Amino acid sequence: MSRTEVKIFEGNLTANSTARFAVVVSRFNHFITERLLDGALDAFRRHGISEDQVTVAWVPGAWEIPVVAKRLAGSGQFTAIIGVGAVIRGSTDHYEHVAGEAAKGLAQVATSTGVPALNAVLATDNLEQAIERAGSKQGNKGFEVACAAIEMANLMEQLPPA
Ligand code: INI
Repeated sequence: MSRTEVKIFEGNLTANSTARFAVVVSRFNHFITERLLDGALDAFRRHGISEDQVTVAWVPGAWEIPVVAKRLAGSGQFTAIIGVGAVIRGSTDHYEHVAGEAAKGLAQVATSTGVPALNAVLATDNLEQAIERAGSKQGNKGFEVACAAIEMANLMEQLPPA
């Protein structure tokens, strides 16, 4: 048996007009998170997704992303959720805790609700690294993760129902 003979599920970057995306974005380090949000919105627009398919919810910090992501995922109104934040080691002594809980929380939202919850929470050692990932040298994490959200929305539609 070869790979070409078996049934394969793979999402593509085509978004159905019924797909709905929510972005939960943290205000903490907003000069970075606004750039990440812009990247995500740019990715949606470039993939033919209209404004009425996208909802944005602001939260105080990355710590608060999972609870809001869970509410939105549980509403049944969204195809995929993205958490956007910036945790910078230089500015906190509980860096690992905040970044780790945001990531774990998003993973838990996804597995408990069945709605993909994607992680665009930067965890960097310093501000420079965050800037690099928010639209400069290393691209834009918001853009990348929004593309992954579109792929996941497409894939989930192909998979057998739960
Ligand atoms: N929140 C962030 O999103 N990024 C950080 O770097 C950060 N720091 O530095 O502490 C941060 N803290 C706030 C946290 O997310 C909560 O909003 C706060 O603890 C209240 O629950």
